[in-house]
Amino acid sequence: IYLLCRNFPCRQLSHLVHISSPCFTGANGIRLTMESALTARDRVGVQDFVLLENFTSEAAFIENLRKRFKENLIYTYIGSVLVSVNPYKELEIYSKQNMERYRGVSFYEVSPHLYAIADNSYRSLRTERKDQCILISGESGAGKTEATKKILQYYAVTCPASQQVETVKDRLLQSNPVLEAFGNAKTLRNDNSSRFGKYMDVQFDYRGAPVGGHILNYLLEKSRVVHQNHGERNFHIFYQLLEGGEEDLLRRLGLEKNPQQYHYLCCSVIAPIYSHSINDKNDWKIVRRALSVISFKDNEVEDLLSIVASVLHLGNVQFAADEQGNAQVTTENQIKYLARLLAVEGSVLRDALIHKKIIAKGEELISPLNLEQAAYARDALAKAIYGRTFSWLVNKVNKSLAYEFPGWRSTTVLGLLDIYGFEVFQHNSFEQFCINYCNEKLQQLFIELTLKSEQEEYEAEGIAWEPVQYFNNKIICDLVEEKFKGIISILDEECLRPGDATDTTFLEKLEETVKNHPHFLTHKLADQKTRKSLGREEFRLLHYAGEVTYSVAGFLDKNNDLLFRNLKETMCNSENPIINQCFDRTELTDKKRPETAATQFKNSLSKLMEILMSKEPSYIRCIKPNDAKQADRFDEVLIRHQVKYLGLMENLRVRRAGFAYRRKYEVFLQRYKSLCPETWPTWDGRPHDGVAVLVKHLGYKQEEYKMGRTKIFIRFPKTLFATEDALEVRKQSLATKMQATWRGFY
Ligand code: AD9
Ligand code: MG
Repeated sequence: IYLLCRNFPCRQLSHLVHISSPCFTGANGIRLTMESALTARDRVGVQDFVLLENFTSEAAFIENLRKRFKENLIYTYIGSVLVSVNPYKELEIYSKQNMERYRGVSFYEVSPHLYAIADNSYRSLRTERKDQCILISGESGAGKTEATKKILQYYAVTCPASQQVETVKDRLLQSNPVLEAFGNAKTLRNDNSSRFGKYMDVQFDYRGAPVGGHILNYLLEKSRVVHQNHGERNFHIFYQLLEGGEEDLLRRLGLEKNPQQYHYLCCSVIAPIYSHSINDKNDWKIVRRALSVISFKDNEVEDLLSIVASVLHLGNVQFAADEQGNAQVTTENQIKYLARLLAVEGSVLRDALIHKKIIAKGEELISPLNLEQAAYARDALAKAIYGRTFSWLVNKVNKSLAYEFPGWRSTTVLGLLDIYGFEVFQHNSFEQFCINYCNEKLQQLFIELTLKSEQEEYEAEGIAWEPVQYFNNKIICDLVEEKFKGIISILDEECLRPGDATDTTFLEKLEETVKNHPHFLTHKLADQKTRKSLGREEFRLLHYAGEVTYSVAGFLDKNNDLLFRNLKETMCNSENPIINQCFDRTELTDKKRPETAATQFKNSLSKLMEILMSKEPSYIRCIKPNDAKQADRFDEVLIRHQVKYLGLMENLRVRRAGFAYRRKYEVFLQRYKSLCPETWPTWDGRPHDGVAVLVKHLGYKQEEYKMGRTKIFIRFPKTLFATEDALEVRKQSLATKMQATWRGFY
């Protein structure tokens, strides 16, 4: 290695190590490495799909992914987009040493990695002082959340530090276990599925040190608090508290260890509450530690856990009907605990759970609830308490991450987007509708920005551009969000319509309004053959990522997200400081009807798109290799489907449409200068001229390349291959010489 270092410039050595890195671990040392170097490409495929000879072939694309996956090379580029395949096992590629390898090194000089994307964005942020964002997408379980965490860790390790910065880094990292405990859950797709969307800004100061952060959260799947599908769990925190909570604490909260005791935790009794990939006891310790890092005081932790416990008690509140059919609470014990935990008057809460208060023309009307209504009110309260506490928690994290910025020192921002991935279950409801809509929006952003930036690059470099055909999913986004005739508009209209609006009338309205849309189908609209696969209470959307059939049951309720007035009042009077902050009195006097859940979501997504558009994006496209959550299993059908809907082939075609490869003159020269006596070992003139001399020496034909303003554009991969091979041969001959020297040395 020492001799190699003497003979190769540092950067080239790092490339050599990269090309042959799988062999370096072998016991045979350098000789083996050199022999293997030339065959490495066959064995591990190409590290950038752009270099695929047969770039239009999906089979070649998948084969390249497979080769690399088999060698644990889970990352591959399409130009500057990173494709990542979830390995479902721990790989030794996230060590501090590996992080150092990527620090400050150019994209193409090291093997593809999240760290390269992270480092590249960071460097652009520092050198160009332009805000950045890293958009991570892919279906549920594809590895988005893990990628986000690893990127944050990368910054925590590689960015400059000081004592104050260390605190911020710690808080940025520790906000994750807390938010995951409250916002993630086991689903059939993923044992740690994000049930909320998260956009996190990391602020960097003029030295490039992380000095603060801010999180925006999107639509938590609150319905999970009161109901989970078969085989799924409630949010992690409930199990963590019961499994890990000290006896003393559980006694104070009136809780028993066994989750089966709690109605909200055993909706699907036979579901595996524990899973081998989840260790609630250990996670509890991590969460407790994390809470103190993000500056929770002991009393705040107690208030927070009181709320978590109160949700479990609420779930166990039962009702029986009296002679008039009105609901009465039969579980006094639960009311007692609830009163204590939520710091409210027990009798007031009991009454509020079984009555409904309406203010009409300035007068209060109180009416009793029947059994069904009381259960509905109870569940609505549980969802409201949990959902608002979650938002409170995000706020609290934000306060601890807030950067007290000292006047003139401006910061630059790097955003990380980790949302819930596209998901399809046997039974899909309002939540899946929102989640999948969100994924449509992101896909659209990806399409627009990748194509747009590509066009802009050609323009900026003064090079002619040939547009490529691609599927634009705007048509589906419009179907969902268009004013007056989009699905959300129609849903809102039904929610606001007084009288007999139901989920079924909503479906009928939909059928009437969007019946001719190519991406929409219902039982009534389907042809004979397809009709069988659709229930009468369902509609089907042909999403960019595939068909999803949604059941309309509960759409109106979930969109309205109503909490009866007297329950709101009771919560406003709570002396639990967190509940008190979550339920604001102004809600009681505000005459304006609050926005529906879907409209709020739509508006927050539209703001998110604006935020993302204003930043320089980088992309990570995550792929899930199998549905069994297993290592070393490459399910080709599943992967092909994802490659298709993520638009990766189109992405590749766009990248290859004009010129397959482009490099800054400096980078190109640095990499290949050893191939030309006039540029080796140093070139004193302009990099542009150096490259011109170099490519002339290499015999590039005129149609093979173009010289842009700052970059060289190479049309065919084979040109670059030939140059790469020439470099390889030169390295080999140098290595042989070195070996001879080595032998002579001894
Ligand atoms: V969802 O849309 O939130 O349901 P994600 O976020 O895409 O989904 P997640 O990051 O949670 O998926 O990954 C799922 C699981 O795959 C993790 O819990 C890990 O067990 C596993 N995983 C993902 N990425 C990696 C990795 N780079 N190395 C090892 C990984 N395991
Ligand atoms: Mg996730």
